[in-house]
Amino acid sequence: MSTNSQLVEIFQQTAAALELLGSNPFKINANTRVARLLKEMTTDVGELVTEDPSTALGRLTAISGIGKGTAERIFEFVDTGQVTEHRELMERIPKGLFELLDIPGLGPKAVKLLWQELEITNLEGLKAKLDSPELAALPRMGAKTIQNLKKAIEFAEKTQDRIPLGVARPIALEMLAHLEALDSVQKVVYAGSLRRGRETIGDLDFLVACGDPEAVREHFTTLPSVTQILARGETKSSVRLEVRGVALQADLRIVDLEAFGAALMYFTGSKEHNVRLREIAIKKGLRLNEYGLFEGKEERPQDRGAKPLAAKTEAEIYQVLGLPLIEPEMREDRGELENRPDELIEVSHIRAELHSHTVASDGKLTIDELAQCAIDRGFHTLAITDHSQSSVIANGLKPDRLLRHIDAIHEANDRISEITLLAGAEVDILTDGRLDYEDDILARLDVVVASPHASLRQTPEVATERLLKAIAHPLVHIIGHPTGRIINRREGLSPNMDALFAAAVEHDTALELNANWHRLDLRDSHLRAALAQGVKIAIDTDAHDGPHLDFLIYGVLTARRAGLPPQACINTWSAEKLHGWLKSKR
Ligand code: DGT
Ligand code: CA
Ligand code: CA
Ligand code: ZN
Repeated sequence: MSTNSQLVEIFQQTAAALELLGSNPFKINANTRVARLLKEMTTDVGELVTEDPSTALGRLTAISGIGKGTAERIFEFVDTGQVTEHRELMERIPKGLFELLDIPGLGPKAVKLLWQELEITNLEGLKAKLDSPELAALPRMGAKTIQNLKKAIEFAEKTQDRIPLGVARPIALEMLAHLEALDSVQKVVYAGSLRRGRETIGDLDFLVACGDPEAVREHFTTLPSVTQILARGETKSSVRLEVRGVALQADLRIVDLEAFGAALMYFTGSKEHNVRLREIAIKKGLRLNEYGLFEGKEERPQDRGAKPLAAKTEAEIYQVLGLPLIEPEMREDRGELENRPDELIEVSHIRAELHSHTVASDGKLTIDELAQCAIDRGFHTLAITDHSQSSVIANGLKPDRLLRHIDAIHEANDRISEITLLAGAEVDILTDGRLDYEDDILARLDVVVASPHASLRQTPEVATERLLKAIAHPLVHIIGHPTGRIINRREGLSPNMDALFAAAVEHDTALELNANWHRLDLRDSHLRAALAQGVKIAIDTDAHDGPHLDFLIYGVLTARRAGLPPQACINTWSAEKLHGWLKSKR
């Protein structure tokens, strides 16, 4: 684990512990904010400290969001491997309380009460008391709350991880199609983290405007995949679903067509973005909520029938707030109100696939079949990049097989006129940063994607050296999935990203955003930092089969979260410009 991720855990636990101990909210928030900041940071604070300990405190506090107290705690951690304040707090709190905090619907206030009143200190303890009169006697613990708690525990035990974007989105699209088919439905969309394109999704949030709410509720709560109805209220229904072995929750809210934009904005979030918008509204003497943007300071102006200044569309609400429309993917309170690109990348901008596999290594399609898939997408260029010799499980190509493969790709290119086929390879970056083919072989390839596949538990220092070497190699065009992480399964390398970005600019090497939803690597926060330094970005699907080209949407959503304008992505370039750049490295 990198220093940053260890510190994220420490600051998060500190915040939770302080909350359980009833500490002041300001202090709790400060810890949450630092955790969030460290999560997004691309500089390794461990390296920053060890580089020159005598000036480390000054350089840490120079980072916006890190105060003196935080800097001292980071310093202490790098120096001693622990933070005293955190250790002392952890000694006062039973570890099991943290698993209780992970149960949806169980906040710190409730956990504190369970702990202090009933001496419940872990999940087992809570389960044992679920039917006890003492539990029911606690404040705000009605029969319904306890019922919900039981369901939440059952569910939490079944689903530990957040659901990957690439699993959640197809399920949501199927549900949308079901709901759209209803006669009385005027408009139905998904909101929440899915609309923001986050890499993982907690639950699905649907909004619907319709003429017959009862019919929609009935339909939603009896979809074939529904395993449990959690709520079936006037405005909100909630269900648990099981689709192709995946258990997830979905909420449906019935909203007024006239206020659809306001509801969509509210339930798209993020919560942090919404808070910023409400602050802006208040400064203008307005009130923003899920029913609209209203004049005045009153809490719920809609209750006395006030007419909103704007409510029907998101665009008009942003407009009345004096803001440009912020794309959903950017609504994370990461400076999007001050700083946004003129244009964000879209799937339709992508004209080339530069990382793909055929039957020559571990892909499913032949050169010709894959070419046809790329032609069907309207691409002008497809690079075939099968695995190199060290990737034995992936049937990587030895030099003699690679040379024959290059000829076969060039032959197909001469035969097929609708697209340019480039002969490439996905070359392993070996443990020490050397590449898996000799330079004379690499020089014969039109495109070299160099990727780390093995030894993904290296220290940040070794990983940085390894990747820097590949970036600096004059025959390398693109670094594929630079960290090697697999979402929910493997953290991957934690190199010094800023050092990689600087080198990528210096050597004119592109970094990949691998669009496969298991990877999404570079991730959104990395990409944002890379963009700020002017790194060229490649968005590739790493297709091993025809339908994999559809992964592009996940890469593009992730790129939009980072504010990627189309021209920063080499896959959007014209054939002439792209081929020219590729040749500049030959
Ligand atoms: P998830 O489901 O964990 O992946 O993340 P979201 O963002 O989809 O969160 P969710 O499902 O809890 O709520 C959907 C959106 O509704 C959220 O992004 C913002 C809005 N929302 C929900 N609760 C609150 C709240 O208490 N305050 C504010 N301002 N917005 C909220
Ligand atoms: Ca959600
Ligand atoms: Ca939700
Ligand atoms: Zn690949």
